[in-house]
Amino acid sequence: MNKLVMFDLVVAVVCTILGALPVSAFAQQQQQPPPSTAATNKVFYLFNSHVPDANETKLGIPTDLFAPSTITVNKGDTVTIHFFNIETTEPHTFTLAAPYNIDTNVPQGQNATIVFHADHAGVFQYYCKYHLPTMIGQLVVQ
Ligand SMILES: [Cu+2]
Repeated sequence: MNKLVMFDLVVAVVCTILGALPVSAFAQQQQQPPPSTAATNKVFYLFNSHVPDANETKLGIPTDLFAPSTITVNKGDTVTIHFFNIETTEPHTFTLAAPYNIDTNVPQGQNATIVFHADHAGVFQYYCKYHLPTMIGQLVVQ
């Protein structure tokens, strides 16, 4: 048996073995664990922001915003929001109506820590009482 025939035989044996393996042997290596939906502590840093270069007087509406404007958690999570008012001239609130009933006023240059249990699923609007209709965000409890 020459070397070329020997090589062909080895290749044929290896291919036969690989072909006999179940597809799941390869698929298993690529499976990712599902995303966890177990209740956890979720921490967010929230800031007041504003539309740059916008003239509030000319527009007739506030240009204040929340950053981020969406907070997403899972039902059952304990949510901690560190809300920073980085402005030097006016207060802002973090207000979340029923069923959460949160209304935290934060004077200029200060911050507040808001902690609650996300025990109601759905989409809830949070807002600043002083800067509607623009300073709003969404709490998504999935
Ligand atoms: Cu505000």
